[in-house]
Amino acid sequence: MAKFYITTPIYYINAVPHIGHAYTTIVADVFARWHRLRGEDVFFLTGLDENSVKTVQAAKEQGFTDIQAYADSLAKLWIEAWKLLGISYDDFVRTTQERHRRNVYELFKRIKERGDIYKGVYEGLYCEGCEAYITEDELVDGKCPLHQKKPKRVREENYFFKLSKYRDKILGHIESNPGFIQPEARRNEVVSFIKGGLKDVSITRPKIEWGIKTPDDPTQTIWVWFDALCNYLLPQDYWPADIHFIAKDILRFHCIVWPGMLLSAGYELPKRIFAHGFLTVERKKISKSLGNVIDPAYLVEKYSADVLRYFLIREVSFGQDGDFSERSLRTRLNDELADVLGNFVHRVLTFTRDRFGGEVPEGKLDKKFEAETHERVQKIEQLLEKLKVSQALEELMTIAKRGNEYFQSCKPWEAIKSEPEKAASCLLNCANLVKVLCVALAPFMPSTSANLAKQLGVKVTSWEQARQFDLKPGHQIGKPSVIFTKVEANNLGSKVR
Ligand code: ME8
Repeated sequence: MAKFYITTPIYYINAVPHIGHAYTTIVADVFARWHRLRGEDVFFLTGLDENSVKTVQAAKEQGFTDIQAYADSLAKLWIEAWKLLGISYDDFVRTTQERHRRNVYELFKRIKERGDIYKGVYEGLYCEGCEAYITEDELVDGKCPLHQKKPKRVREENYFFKLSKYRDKILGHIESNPGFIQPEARRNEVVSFIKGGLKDVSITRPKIEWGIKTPDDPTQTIWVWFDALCNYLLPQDYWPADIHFIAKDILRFHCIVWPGMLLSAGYELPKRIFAHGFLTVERKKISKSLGNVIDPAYLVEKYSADVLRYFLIREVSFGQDGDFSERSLRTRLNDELADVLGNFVHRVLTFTRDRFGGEVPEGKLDKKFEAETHERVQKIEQLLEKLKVSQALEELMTIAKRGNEYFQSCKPWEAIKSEPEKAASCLLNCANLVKVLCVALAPFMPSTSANLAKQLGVKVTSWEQARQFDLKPGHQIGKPSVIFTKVEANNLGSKVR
């Protein structure tokens, strides 16, 4: 059985997730579900990066003296959020777990045995927001442009990793594997960074209490990025990862430091790294100080997880930056989900119930319509193969749109009186289209797909089912009910925390 190993970043726990974290995790979930539906042996890993100074700062701010107790309370909230969003991860790693520490030690040991770790002095700037060393020329107005914070000036005696030794190998790998880093703009960014010169990196820090101590030298703590990246090796049997999903903010760690560590330790490199863009809220950077950090739980409660999943995937062209606004979410819910998808499905199911006693009628399959649908499903597959997830969802919606047109042009409510066979055939074909939609929706909107499956009286077990019009006359459907309810403009609110 083909294996498919997919990851998200492991997130910092200085706060609960916001829609940016939800976005990466939802996209990864869509792919995990799609590959499972295709019968592959999928492993989907997500988790939390807990050994950061940010954890300690947040714990203190919230009055915790026991940092681990703070981490446990936050982990509970992240796990709850992913449950609400329907995230089907196979394992959830927390870097304070013992299994993770062992994993980090193993990698450290291998790299050390290679002769790639040495002691040196780091003198310069450290941004606690990035959890990374930063150079003078990266600063804007004396601050880290990403975190708007002044970095700390440090002089530390640390252990260094000989990253520069792997410069040519990393560059060679990127150049001979065009799909390794995606999208292309990110790949070019990494290439030019490497060409600009690659320095060794410090991989331990002194005087840091919270974190994993360095093997054989407890005065040093392992740098949180070295520590965090090791998480991906946890399901050893699944390595190399088929895709690491990240955003552009952590590109260099994943595309340069991580490959360097793996090459040194003698592991294969991940197959693909996809760095998507950044989400803003109402065109503003998501930030606590701006007060626009939207809790996904609020949106789930108000609109449902599937509506949020649909919106984020459909709205943001995967790879580009995108914007979140509740107004646009409502427009997509009303105009696309309710008016197009929900309307089509409901018309077909209620007509079947009211005019055919809930049985898919006897009729003629429309081969042209079936072939055209099949082509669209194939297009969705091709787009998903290329990680073009927003276009895939767009294509899926054209199937529903086409369904509405088909129903409208057959006019079964008129035909039923004068040409009952025509009405019956229309419904046979439309019921099959609803089934195709139900299957194709499963990776994107799992609850909606399950709801539709129940209404249709089918079980979704394989993606193959999206390729066939195999719903037979006489098939008994379940009880139809509305799948999407419109939300009116005056019901707009914006709960933020
Ligand atoms: O960087 N738009 O954790 P992190 C889109 N612990 N995606 C966003 C986003 C936004 N506005 N904000 C965050 C770390 N993300 C490290 C990772 S991995 C070995 C260690 C998402 O909590 C996006 O996936 O800062 C981004 O790369 C990630 O959260 C950063 O999460």
